Amino acid sequence: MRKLLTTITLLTFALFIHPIGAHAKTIIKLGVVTKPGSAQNVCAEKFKELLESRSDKYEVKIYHSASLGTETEILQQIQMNTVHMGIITSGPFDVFLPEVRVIDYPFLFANYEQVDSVLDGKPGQLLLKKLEKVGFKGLAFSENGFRHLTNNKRPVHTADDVKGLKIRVMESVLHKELWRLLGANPTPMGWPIYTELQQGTIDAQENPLWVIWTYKLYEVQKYLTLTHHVYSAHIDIANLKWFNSLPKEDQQLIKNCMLEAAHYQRRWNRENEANFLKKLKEAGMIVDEHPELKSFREKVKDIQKLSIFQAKGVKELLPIFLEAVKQQ
Ligand code: EAX
Repeated sequence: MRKLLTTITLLTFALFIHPIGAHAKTIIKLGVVTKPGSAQNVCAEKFKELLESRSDKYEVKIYHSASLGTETEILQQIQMNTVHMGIITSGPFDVFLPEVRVIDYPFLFANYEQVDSVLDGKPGQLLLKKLEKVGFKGLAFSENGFRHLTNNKRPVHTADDVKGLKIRVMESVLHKELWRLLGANPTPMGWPIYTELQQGTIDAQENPLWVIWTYKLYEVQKYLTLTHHVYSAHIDIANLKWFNSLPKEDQQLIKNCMLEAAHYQRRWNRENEANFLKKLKEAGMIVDEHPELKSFREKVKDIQKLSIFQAKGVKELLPIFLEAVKQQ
């Protein structure tokens, strides 16, 4: 009897309280490796806000703070469609699609104007399209920012000072080769890495200023060198099959919301950069703002000749990017 009553109550609820026609929202699982306040999260939260305010069909659930594992692991989950979308640093993509390493090519971009015109222009769109080969729908580029070196051993002014530093690099083929050429001893690891720095398993790491601040790396790294060696993008993606299964107008809406979120987030990053640097100095980091970049460029000048740039797709795409930057 009790059971029957419960059933009746539930049915009543379903029929009368829950308005007919208002179906449950489709949940979009979106993964970022970083914690709230981070560049990836700023983009993710903006995307959620925009999409949910423009459509009542979707609810975006943001999985953050490494709850889905490293960026490499999130990418695998997006490929398997157990996660639908992600805002992921370009670095680890090159294990999935070697062509992506052209974005992270050392000293490619000199400033944000070049970044915007190349990534929002034809070369960037070409790259987003190529992601379909490995099951990703490339929607937009937000950004991690220009990467800088920190370490706990010594001030680094020239590339020679890098020699022998045990440096954590992203799980990226390019980044490992890059730091090997610079004379360091690179170990690829997923994010985060505070404990490894604290315990001294590694001496050094490289990341944009917001990361060094937000993850309190100044507590465990004494020296900061503004190397700008790589511009690190985020690629904002969805599982290709899942995305294509949505109604056309929803695909367009999701794409527009992500593009808008990405542009908002790039502004956020750029507007806050000077402030992050100021805070890092106040926190006691010893900063070399004008390292001898010539010596760094010299060591990596032949990186194009490495086998990692010989794959057909990479070989075709790199000149397009190099040329586009020159024209800016
Ligand atoms: O944003 O792993 C890294 O170094 C990345 O920059 C990470 O996403 C932090």
